[in-house]
Amino acid sequence: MTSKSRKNITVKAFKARIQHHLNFHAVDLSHSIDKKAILMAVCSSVNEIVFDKLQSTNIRRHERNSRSINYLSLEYLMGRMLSNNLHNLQLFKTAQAATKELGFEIEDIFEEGHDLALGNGGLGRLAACYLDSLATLDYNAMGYGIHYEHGLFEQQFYNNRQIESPDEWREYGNPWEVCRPEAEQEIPLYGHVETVAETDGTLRKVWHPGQIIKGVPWDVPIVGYNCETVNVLRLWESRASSHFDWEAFNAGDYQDANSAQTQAETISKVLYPNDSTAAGKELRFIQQYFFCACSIKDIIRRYLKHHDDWSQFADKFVIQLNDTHPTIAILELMRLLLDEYRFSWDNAWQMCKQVFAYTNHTLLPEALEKWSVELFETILPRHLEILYRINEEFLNGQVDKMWPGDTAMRRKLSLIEEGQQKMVRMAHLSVITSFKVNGVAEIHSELVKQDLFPEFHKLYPNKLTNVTNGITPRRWLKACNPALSDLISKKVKGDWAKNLSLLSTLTDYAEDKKFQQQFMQVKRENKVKLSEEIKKLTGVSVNPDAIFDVQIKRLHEYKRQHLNLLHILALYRRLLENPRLDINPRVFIFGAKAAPGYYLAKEIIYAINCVAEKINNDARINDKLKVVFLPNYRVSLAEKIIPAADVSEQISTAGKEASGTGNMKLALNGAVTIGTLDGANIEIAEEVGDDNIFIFGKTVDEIKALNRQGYDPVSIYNSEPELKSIIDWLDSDYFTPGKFGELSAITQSLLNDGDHYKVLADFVSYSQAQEALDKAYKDQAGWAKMAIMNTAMMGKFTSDRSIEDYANNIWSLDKNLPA
Ligand code: DL6
Repeated sequence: MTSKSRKNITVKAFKARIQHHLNFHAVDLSHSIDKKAILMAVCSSVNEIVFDKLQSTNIRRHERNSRSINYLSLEYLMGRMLSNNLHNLQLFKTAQAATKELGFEIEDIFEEGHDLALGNGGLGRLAACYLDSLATLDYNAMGYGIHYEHGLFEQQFYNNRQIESPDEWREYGNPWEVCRPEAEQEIPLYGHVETVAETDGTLRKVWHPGQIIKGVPWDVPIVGYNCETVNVLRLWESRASSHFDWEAFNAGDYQDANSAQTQAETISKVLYPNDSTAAGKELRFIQQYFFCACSIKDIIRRYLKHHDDWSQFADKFVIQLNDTHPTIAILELMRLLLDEYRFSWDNAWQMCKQVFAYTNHTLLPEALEKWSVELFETILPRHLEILYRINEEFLNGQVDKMWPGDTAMRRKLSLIEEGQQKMVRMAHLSVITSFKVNGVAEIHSELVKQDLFPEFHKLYPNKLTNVTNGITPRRWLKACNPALSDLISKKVKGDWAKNLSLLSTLTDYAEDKKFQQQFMQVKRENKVKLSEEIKKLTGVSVNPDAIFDVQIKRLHEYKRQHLNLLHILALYRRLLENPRLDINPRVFIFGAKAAPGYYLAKEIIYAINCVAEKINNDARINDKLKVVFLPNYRVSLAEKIIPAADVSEQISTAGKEASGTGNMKLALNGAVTIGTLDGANIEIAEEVGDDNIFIFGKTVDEIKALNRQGYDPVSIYNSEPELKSIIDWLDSDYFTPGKFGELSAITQSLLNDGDHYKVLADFVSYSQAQEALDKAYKDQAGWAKMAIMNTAMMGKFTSDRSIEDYANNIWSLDKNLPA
């Protein structure tokens, strides 16, 4: 079925399809239909079209034999799929009308869907945006990841504290996936390596594994927008190999048989198992190897299905490593080429150097992975041997050539970190193997060259590069903000969701009074909707005419939610001192999950909730301030918050946020950024212009200078009376009556532990920028202009542009246009 005939699917025909599927999904059609049943019936109706298109995409791909990009990522934060798929198939209005005739509002049906939360934050959501763009641009692409039984935990607040419970996204099945047993894989683990002499005298390594795990693939179709393409995200589920169970069972070892099964299934059980224990570390290491090994074997299977020799492998496949998590894929490809396909060392290494590319997403040392040599020895003994040889050749070759006899340099660049416990540096392996390494925003990529990998940059001057992140405008404007999308479509000619630069037409209307009014009217309607959601989720009533000030992102000290908190406290204090203070009413909206083992992040959530409780119930400040922390922040909640935001808080310590992508989503929906010169904020400022953004705080160089001079937060505390009184206030029992010092973990980190993220250094500048913002909001026409300029100038940040950058500058992909 072509897109033309699909657009011609009438409401009547679509309704008939839904009714047909209801026969399977509803228990009793003579009674009122359950919303879950209608959701499943609509999904099945959509899938009829999706899987048709998947088949024709595959046929086309096979005929064209184009290069394929294989995206390896431990995380995919897909969110809900139905609304996005309907929009991408141009079927939204048809489905809306059809379900209405059946007595349902389509939005209510969407609410029944569960988020696919197989990720943690920006990195996983970026992967999801990239899959959308790869399909939309008709690139031959495959995503690989893990089919976690439990995705990112569900968050609730109890007594203002975060409580985690397991995510049950697949409890009643997931309509958007299909099992592909024909592509199942067997993955070896543990055991030992034997050196075997061949008849010709050469020595060969044979790995005798101690355990075999089965990898079962689940395919999630990825629907391109307004095109014929459907790609696949293949997620691996771990199961016990039946062969192994059978042996144990027959030997009468029933318990072992069961425990082997449980152990095997544990691998894909949860996203981010707590790795503070040795067992947790081992599990996460095995997770990484499991999904990489399944994916590499699958890539080889796909290649050998159509080729008799290896001569075209590097032409036909490129493998992108999303962060260091899939680095072990390099060693697995080496192992298979050497041991199974009998490549020479040089040929195998040459092949690996041609197919892998690596994206770095962080400069934070704690996020750059290292695994103990001991773990390798136990779980992947053959891979360790290969790693040692790569290291030896690297140190004796390239390093010795560039820095002859420099043992300190050898130690610094080695794949093995010496110390009490020897560790394998996964980032080093990624860099030396990959043909390209990219950062995710201009400043970040520069810092990767200058600070993170300066020696590698010297060794490989053309390897390190930049691809600024992007977001899909299909989900992050068209689907999540229909009212603004309709307004834009009245002014912008052409399919702006496919060519986001077209939005620049809106600059012509930025000062047009009527358009300003319409734009702000849409914003207000979105704020009314969000106010209802806030009431539902927190019980707090907020005023839709207040400024909606939003900070939504993972909870981390470098993202500085606590800087926002200090400013809220400053406003509260000023209002208590002068209840008639002339400021715009403001609602501060937070959304964030803290990693379960991250103590201070959880304390920051607790503090914000305690302060919110106090402020929201304080009649003295006349509702001028409200603070809400929305529980269980996730993609589908972001889709509700973002269209209603006036202000976007992007306040990380300069140099710490690699890029950020929430900053792009919020600006696209007409929120004005208050932010530091960090990550993609810098490029956003370049696009929207200095008049349409509030920049504050120390620059990367100033932060570096502070560190050199010796940063002293206590002297700032002592010299800034307002700041001092706020910090003392937090330390009192004002927000936690009767419990002194209950919030002092934060003040402790700021004053006694060195304020690592320079919160105090940036406080005054932040507070001044907030005052300027408040003043700017009073000029409603001026504010509307700023908001429109933000939407208009976001063309650069479409993930389609990022993917074209990757395709042209890294992957060398040929376009695979439909026949
Ligand atoms: O590149 C996607 C995303 C960036 O936008 C964020 O700035 C960055 O923090 C995030 N990085 C990670 C890596 N791990 N850590 N930390 O999630 O990547």
